[in-house]
Amino acid sequence: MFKKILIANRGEIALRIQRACRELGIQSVVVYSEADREAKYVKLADEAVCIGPAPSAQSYLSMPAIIATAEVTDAEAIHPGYGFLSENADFAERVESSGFTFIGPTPAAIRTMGDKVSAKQAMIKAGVPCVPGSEGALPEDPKEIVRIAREVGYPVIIKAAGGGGGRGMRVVHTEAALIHAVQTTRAEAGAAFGNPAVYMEKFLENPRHVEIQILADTHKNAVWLGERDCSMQRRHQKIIEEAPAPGIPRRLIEKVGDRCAAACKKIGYRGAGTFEFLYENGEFYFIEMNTRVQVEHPVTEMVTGIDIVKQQILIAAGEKLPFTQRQIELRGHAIECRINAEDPVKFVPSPGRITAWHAPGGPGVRVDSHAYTNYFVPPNYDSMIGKIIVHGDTREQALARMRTALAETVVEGIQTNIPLHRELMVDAKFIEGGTSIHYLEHWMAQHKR
Ligand code: MV4
Repeated sequence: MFKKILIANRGEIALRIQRACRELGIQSVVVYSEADREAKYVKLADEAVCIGPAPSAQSYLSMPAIIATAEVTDAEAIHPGYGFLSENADFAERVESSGFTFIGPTPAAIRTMGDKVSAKQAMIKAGVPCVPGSEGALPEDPKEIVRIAREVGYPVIIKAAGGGGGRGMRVVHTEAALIHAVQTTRAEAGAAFGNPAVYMEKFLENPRHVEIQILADTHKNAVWLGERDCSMQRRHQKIIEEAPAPGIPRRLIEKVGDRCAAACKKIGYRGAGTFEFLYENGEFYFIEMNTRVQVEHPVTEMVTGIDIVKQQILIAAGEKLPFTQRQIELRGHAIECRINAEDPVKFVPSPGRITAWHAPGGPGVRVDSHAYTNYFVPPNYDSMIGKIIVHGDTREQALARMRTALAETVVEGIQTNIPLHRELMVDAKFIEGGTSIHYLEHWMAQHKR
């Protein structure tokens, strides 16, 4: 086992990784920017090294600063968390060529999944159901593009191969608008991602976002840990996630989950990963794969009892998964609310000093946060300051626990989205379950926000 791990991230996930290290008896080093000097996980760390000024480009995205810190502190492995360098194949490669273990997939797997065209091709080959569309990247010839769109059927969506997470996409409703849309998306993709390749899919009008968590070791074992419904989002920022996904037949999810695990074995995937699907009219359609731990991993931990971050570390150390698919049982229901330092109506960030912080508690309540009374939320990073996660025997019990937890929570000195969460937890359609990816934006409009 590793003696020391460097945590190349900040905020709640840095604390989450630090806790997993402690439980495993592994020393951890955190790197931090000047803006995060007073963060709790920095104070709690075995070792902490300031790697640069507040801007991410000069700190959390600085590969030389992070690798040099691993060298001087004698760390053996680097955990990248989410965001920042977590899905940067060049970083994973530089970590490994510098003699450290990257806690994540191989650089090749990150690269394949980072290119959405090659990711989709790999999934089609592995038998994972995908959205109907072009076979690979679109050709140059406009006549060919028109022919493909007729075959797929309007509306279609043009997506950048280098995009993902909602960046570089354009919906096209008519043949008249097609070629211009393809050209514009190509130009934007070239400028934004350095890759002008685009592909086409049938546009699904009102889907849900349902994803499947997997774990794969380096001994040809792969399991799936159930699904998460992440449909409650605005501008590609998820705010509520839950497991299991309400109202989807278990047999269908099991079929798709088994395909995901089989795909991992087929491509020799290692580590934690997430298969993102759109779910519409009783069908699953793969869209992208995330090759990192995700913000919403706790809902899966609550329903499976499996510590995903600990497993990431054990897999990176070469250990075998300690359970088989048959030993994985989903118990009860979990819901996560992301707490953001932002105006609950306008969604503009609200950084500043937290003058009072009271976290909720009680049975089935978990809080993952680096915040505390007197913590200063820096303006330089993502506005998420923590997550409240609840577990119950049923969805109804989980909802009741989340309402209680949100009622107990006190955050003063800055604005947060807690009022929005309190409203959504008593919203009739959310309580019913199964709302689509467009629900929150429609809800906001209706509530004259
Ligand atoms: C789609 C789609 C409809 N049809 N693809 C947005 C993020 C990226 N992961 C893929 N996205 C979408 N792809 C087809 N063929 C609608 C979206 C989409 C979306 C997906 C998941 C969660 C939120 C979303 C919000 C808007 C659009």
